[in-house]
Amino acid sequence: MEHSEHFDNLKNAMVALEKDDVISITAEGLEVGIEPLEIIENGLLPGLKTIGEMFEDEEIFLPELMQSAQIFQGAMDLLQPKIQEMGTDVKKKGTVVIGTVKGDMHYIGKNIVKLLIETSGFDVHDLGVDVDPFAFIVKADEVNADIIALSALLTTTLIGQKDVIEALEGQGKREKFKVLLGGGAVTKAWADEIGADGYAENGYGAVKLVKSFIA
Ligand code: B12
Repeated sequence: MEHSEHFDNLKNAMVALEKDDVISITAEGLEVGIEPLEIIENGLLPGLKTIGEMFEDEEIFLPELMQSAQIFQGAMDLLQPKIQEMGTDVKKKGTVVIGTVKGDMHYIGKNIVKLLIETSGFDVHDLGVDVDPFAFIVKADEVNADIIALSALLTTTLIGQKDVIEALEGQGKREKFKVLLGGGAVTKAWADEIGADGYAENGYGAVKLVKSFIA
């Protein structure tokens, strides 16, 4: 089977919310030697994107949206160990505190970014979802972090990123940490407006930026 056909099948199975098919096609992809990150980028994520559009158009509703996230996670359970095996850097390059901001429960993208930063040789402390702005700072101080990475998927929770930057400023710690933003609702313009140090559209961009911050 051509790789493109494999990706199409995976995307279609994701959109149809066929969990067993998503898992078996993902496993087949690994068996025939497709890179795990390619499976994510070219099969699973396009599927989720379509699901998001269907939700917006009211073709599907919240239960289906929740189901899509569970199915995605099932595929990630197969892919994650393979991605971790690829991480060859043993010397720690720096420390990152990551989380999804207050009021926001989306974690799929944040987890991908975490995985990629980790496998690039960084220590990553994940605070999970719905994280209070001050909790980011407390953790960053505790682990002597270099970078605070903030994910936001909803236009209504973007403000949580600004809250972290303002809290840092309020405590006189803005210069102590680089602040990196990402997530579906974030734009470069927003990152510039609130004075973040960087914005990345995807996991690869995130890795590039954290490396540049440390260099
Ligand atoms: C799955 C999903 C859910 C799941 C989340 C499961 C989970 N635990 O994560 C559930 C069902 C819980 C959910 C709930 C809701 N959702 Co929702 N969801 C989605 C969906 C379909 C996929 C999100 C996703 O995981 N994408 C895949 C990942 C890999 O992409 P990503 O998160 O953008 O991450 C990438 C980049 O952004 C970047 N990145 C991400 N984080 C970071 C961080 C840093 C530091 C960096 C550098 C980069 C970075 O790298 C990642 C890899 O490339 C999207 C649609 C979409 N296509 O995005 C809607 C979507 C985000 N949801 C939406 C909505 C409206 C909701 C609800 C309000 C629905 C409701 N009525 O209740 C609730 C809100 C709950 C809450 N308080 O958070 C809207 C948001 C609209 C908006 N702009 O505000 C979307 C866009 C759907 C839509 N088109 O209407 N959702």
